Amino acid sequence: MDSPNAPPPPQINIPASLEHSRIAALPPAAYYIADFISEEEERAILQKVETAPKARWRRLTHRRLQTWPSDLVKNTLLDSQPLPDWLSQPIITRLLSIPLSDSEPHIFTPSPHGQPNHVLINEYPPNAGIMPHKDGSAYYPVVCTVSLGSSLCLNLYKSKEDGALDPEPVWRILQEPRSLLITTGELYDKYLHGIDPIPVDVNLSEQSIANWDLLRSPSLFKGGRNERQMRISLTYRDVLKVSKLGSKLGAMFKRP
Ligand SMILES: O=C(O)CCC(=O)C(=O)O
Repeated sequence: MDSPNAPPPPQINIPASLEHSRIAALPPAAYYIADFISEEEERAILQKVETAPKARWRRLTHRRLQTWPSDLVKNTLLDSQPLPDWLSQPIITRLLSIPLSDSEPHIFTPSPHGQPNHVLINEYPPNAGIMPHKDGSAYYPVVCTVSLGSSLCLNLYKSKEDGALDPEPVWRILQEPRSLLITTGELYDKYLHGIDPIPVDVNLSEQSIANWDLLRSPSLFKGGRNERQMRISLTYRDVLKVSKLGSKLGAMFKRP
């Protein structure tokens, strides 16, 4: 667990406030921290993801998904179990240790539960993506994504006048392994996000990537290309509605 007086683990680089990590090219607000967790922490989390009971995985057409602590029922989290320790430490503790501004201690201060209570784990082999979508009304409008294993581009889209999706992304964010991306505000409500199902991200440059100046290793992408490997993402959110009934049902039908 991170404590305010403990020296940070080697290899991580946490800003004094989120403002230092703001992606200036995007509408308010998005933040990118390249070295949010260490290589050792990444390995430990990957090991937990890979050794989770098989029943935890839901297989979709091109990717697999775990939902912690449980699926939502009618946009409600059945409050059966808290998030496991390996999803809380160090990620949530560290996230909540970063001030948003002088007046707000952290990004989840105004959210109903003051911290994320739900995590989706997506596994993307090279060639897999996720269709452009919005995250909807079940969550407080802050999404925190920790990337593990490989880099890829998240695309941001807008709808055309007639409501149809404009297929050309308005912005692209490059997410490196061990990074944290936070999106909120207009990026939650107004724009869609998605990942192209391609093996190689191309045309990567200072001009085309919104967070280029915040990357850990822009030189790795100097040729404009990113060959994808297996990438795991952990997406942290605060589900607005939590049902106490869940704790009673949870005791009767315990998940693996
Ligand atoms: O894996 C990602 O970075 C994006 C996941 C996503 O779009 C979602 O969980 O809604």
